[in-house]
Amino acid sequence: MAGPPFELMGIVNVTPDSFSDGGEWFERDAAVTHGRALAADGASILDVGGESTRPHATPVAPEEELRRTEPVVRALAGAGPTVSIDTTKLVVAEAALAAGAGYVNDVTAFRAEPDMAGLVADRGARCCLMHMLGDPGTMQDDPRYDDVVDDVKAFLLGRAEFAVREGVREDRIDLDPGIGFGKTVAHNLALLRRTDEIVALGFRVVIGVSRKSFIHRLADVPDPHDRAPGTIAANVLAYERGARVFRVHDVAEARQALTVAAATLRPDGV
Ligand code: HH2
Repeated sequence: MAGPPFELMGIVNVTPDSFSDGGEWFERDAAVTHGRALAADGASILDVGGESTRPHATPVAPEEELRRTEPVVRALAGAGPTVSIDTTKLVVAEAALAAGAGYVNDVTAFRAEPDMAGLVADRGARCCLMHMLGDPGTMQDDPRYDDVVDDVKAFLLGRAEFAVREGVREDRIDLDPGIGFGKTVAHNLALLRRTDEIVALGFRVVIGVSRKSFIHRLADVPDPHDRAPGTIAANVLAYERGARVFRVHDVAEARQALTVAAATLRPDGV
């Protein structure tokens, strides 16, 4: 039987300060155990990160980020899911790829370290290029766009063209509108409502809504752990509009919801 028509990217935050699960998987063994559990739940990509990107997060030195992520990547690699490294730093990505990662998730879309593109090309890795307005220190300070969807599309296309010029194969590039990265609730909703326009750029689209604060703003859910229902609603609608990769904390719940959504949308059901 063919695999599911979507991919789940399970989040493994090896950080003390991530917005929803900071500290929960900061111990190396806990992170590895968590990654394996997400794989058992249906994740085909495990996204290992050692630096929080939440607004005003404290920057992490490269050596410390490397120390947090490299052993976790090494322990999770080769067990089935593709291991992704969620980093903006070349040295961290280099070490992760050497330790068995096959995917680089760079929230700056290779702007922080343009040599990241050549590295990804050279290693034949897959990558995610995400839109962010400014940087985590300033991104939520009154973000403005002419038309958020048009602006994000133009940015993502430009970054994909840069990656291709640097030698990355088109089918190795995923694009992500960067929900919550320099966006108001209205901006996030416009990007979700018009995900089909981003899909029309011709690349796989990644959506990262998991537990994010726009769900709280809309539905009054102060504890991020309680935001799985809102996460699922946004992911299912983005799936219907053509997104195919979902970056989530709660993999089992997302798998169930998207499996039912995908079957419902097929003309012949199951
Ligand atoms: N969101 C976060 C981090 N990395 N990468 C992509 N491609 N898309 C996203 O939407 C995205 C991302 C933020 O979520 P999280 O990792 O849970 O929190 P933190 O950055 O605080 O560690």
